Amino acid sequence: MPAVEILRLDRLGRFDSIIADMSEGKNRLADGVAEANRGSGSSKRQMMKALILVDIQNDFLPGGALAVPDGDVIIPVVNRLQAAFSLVAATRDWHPADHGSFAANHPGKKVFEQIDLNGLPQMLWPVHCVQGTFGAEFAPALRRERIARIFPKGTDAAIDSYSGLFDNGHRKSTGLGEWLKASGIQEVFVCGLATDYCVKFTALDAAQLGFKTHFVEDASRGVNLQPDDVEKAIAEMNRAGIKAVQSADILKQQMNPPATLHTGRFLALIKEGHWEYVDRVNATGAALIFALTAEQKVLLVEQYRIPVHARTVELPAGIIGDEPGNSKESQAEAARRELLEETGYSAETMAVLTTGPACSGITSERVTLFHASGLRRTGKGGGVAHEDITVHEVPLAEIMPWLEAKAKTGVLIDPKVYAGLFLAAQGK
Ligand code: VGL
Ligand code: ZN
Repeated sequence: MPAVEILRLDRLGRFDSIIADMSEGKNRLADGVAEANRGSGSSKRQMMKALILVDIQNDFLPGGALAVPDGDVIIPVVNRLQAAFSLVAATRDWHPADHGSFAANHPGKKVFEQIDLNGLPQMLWPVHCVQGTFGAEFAPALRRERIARIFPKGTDAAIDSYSGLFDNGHRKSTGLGEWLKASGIQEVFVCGLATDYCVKFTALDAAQLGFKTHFVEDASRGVNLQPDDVEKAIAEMNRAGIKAVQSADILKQQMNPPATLHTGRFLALIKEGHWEYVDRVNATGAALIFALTAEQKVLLVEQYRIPVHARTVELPAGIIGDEPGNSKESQAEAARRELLEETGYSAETMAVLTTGPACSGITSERVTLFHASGLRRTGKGGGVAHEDITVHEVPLAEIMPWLEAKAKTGVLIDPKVYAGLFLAAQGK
């Protein structure tokens, strides 16, 4: 990206070490949570609990390649449940296309047939959760902002991995067990899809590693290839000391249950402990787009913003999953749609630059900042119906003086504009 090079001024160069520190900080997250856990436990002396969400992915939902009956019913339950835990982890079935558990990779074999796969018994499945496909993505309605870490599993074509902790031969750890221990966790609650496979094996491994383990029944569903498979799975977990619990019982014991002070059409005001903040209703997040045209112009939008009673210059942006019928779209698709609506440009590539809180003291909203390139003007832009949006195409080389001049006229500049410029200049 030659033009972004212009931004690689010496001044920006010095930020390299800051960026390096920032990525190191990510590794310190678990320690931070452990620290926080110790803090909150001091008054009540309770065990530190984590929630493990197993494989809540499109292919396991109705309509997916390996659909679990009523798999989607667990999503609102899981979303509510997450608030009761200081640590939430998610596993993700994440197969290469040539995975040995797919019947399609064994000519002459059928789905749900049992074979020997490199010395281990293997049930053959339909092709599912192939890395990078829609089927492997988390369910769009699953709230993700509390998920501290995602553990992929089944990534080795030669061996399957039902458990989120180890492969089926117990040869390799996914790192989840070690991470939970490093985070100060002693007790885990396992839920998700599917009860009779990945949930069961995850729970059994957790118990074996010494975690006090529970199975959250109403936050899980099973495949039931045989009608009593779920029942048998629960019995097997019971024999390993794992008890079935209901989400309502967990939520009842929550120490600081969030209270909804008001729910409007778009926002809800929540009070949690002494803290008040805003949740979006019917949205899963927001997309921000740093878009650079072939002529090396940055697309910025200017509009009057009611809360600040001023015109503002911002990156093109939009809420993800806010329109009826759009709740299933992926973040990148949402970013593409918003860019086209607001600016009239369609983007060839939409790459993630970073993701983080929009304004962490005020709202739970998280934003994903995209870098759009390969832009082609295909529409007129200007937003939908009532939105009065002016699109500016600002030459990259002149952007700082342009923003300064704008600010002098009383227009407010969103600081995230600078974040977009900075990150795009890092060329990452
Ligand atoms: C699963 C079968 C194959 C599961 C994953 O998540 O339960 N089941 N791969
Ligand atoms: Zn699988």
